[in-house]
Amino acid sequence: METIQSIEDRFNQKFHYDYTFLNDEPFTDEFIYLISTYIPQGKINFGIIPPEHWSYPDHINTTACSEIRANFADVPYGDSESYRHMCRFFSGFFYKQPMVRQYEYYWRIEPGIKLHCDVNQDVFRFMKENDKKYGFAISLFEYSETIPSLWSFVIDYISKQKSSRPELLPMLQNGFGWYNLCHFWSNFEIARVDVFDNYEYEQFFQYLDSKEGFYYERWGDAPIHTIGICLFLKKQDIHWFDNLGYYHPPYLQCPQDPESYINNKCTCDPDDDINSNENLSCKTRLSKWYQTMSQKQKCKIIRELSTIILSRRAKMCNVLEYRDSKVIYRRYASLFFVIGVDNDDNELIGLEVIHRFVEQMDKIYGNVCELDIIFGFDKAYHVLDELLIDGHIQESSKKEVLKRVTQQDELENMDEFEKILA
Ligand SMILES: Nc1nc2c(ncn2[C@@H]2O[C@H](COP(=O)(O)OP(=O)(O)O)[C@@H](O)[C@H]2O)c(=O)[nH]1
Ligand SMILES: [Mg+2]
Repeated sequence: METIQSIEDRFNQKFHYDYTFLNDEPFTDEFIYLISTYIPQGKINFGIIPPEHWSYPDHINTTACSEIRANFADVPYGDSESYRHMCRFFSGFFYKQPMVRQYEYYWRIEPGIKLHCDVNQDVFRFMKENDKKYGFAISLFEYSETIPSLWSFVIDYISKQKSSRPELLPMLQNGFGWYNLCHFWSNFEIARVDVFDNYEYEQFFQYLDSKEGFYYERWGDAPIHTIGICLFLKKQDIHWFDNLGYYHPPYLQCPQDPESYINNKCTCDPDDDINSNENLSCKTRLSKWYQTMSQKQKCKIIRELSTIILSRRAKMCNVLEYRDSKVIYRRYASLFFVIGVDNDDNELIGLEVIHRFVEQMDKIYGNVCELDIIFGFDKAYHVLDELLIDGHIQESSKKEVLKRVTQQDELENMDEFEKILA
């Protein structure tokens, strides 16, 4: 009820969209009555998931499964049977429910979540008008113990396809061509139903389902959705909802930009934002420090500078005094690049360093955007390390830097990819 109230208060009382509740068993009359009184407008659907969408497929040996579950007890939900049915359902069946299929877009809402900010924008209209297909709020790393064999099947699947190599595949790979475990946390999704409800994804799901990892391991729907999206969508189809104040225990995504924080009456603590914790979130902030200082000091500087710089207007000077040094920043579309230098350093060289860095990343990623840096951060660091050493320009030739980074990449990636496909 608290979740429904939060969604209504923060979003839906302005837009009156429908709700669909699905369960593997009938909802009680009391539940239906309460929900109906809490949601004053919009249609409410209550549906039952057919047993074949929430149970073992024929080829699974259920006795073996219960033995296997005992070995997974140390992994979150590792010993749970219903969690496995749930993950398989969200991976391959939610979009087949007639009550879901009747809509073009959906927002997945889970019990226990909360919105800490007003959502004044009609998110579905936003998706449609901007031709976005999949929206996420938080990205995380998966527990590797839950998917030991998944990536080898994905590689196997790709190698059997006639189509060209998926554009977003590198987003999923580490330097060795293996899955980097990064995934969109699928308890939040605002997406088109046909992102999953289509022949290509269905074939992919059927293939994975035949490999039995939903039950003999503990494959989650988050990595399955993420991999599906990276195989079949393009970068511009994906949108990051970064200002909803979305909370699903234990992680929170809280706006860092003071303007949207205040305008949307957020109640979360920006310091608790998951993206500020570089070890957890995939959105590793691209940061390089040339002076020794504690993690706490670094976080403080990043927070202070983000607040100062984001609140500056476009025509203001790109150099400012900060503590006992100077800060130089430059904006490229939605990306800000910021460097700190000593007071007696030349600001113009600072601006030039930023520009060179961006030009080189543009070449490497092809018009660099935020998602490139979030998922392909290793390349960005390679460029930076070629460009600067100990905070000083090491190589001023763009051509040289690009040549070395490309060579390094080719060596790392192609070698390993060929080996896996072989
Ligand atoms: N009907 C039904 N829904 C379930 C069951 N287990 C989990 N869910 C739902 O599946 C979603 C994810 O489960 P949850 O327990 O939140 O997993 P977590 O988010 O990974 O911690 C939530 O919407 C749950 O209500 C189950 O046994 N039956
Ligand atoms: Mg949940």
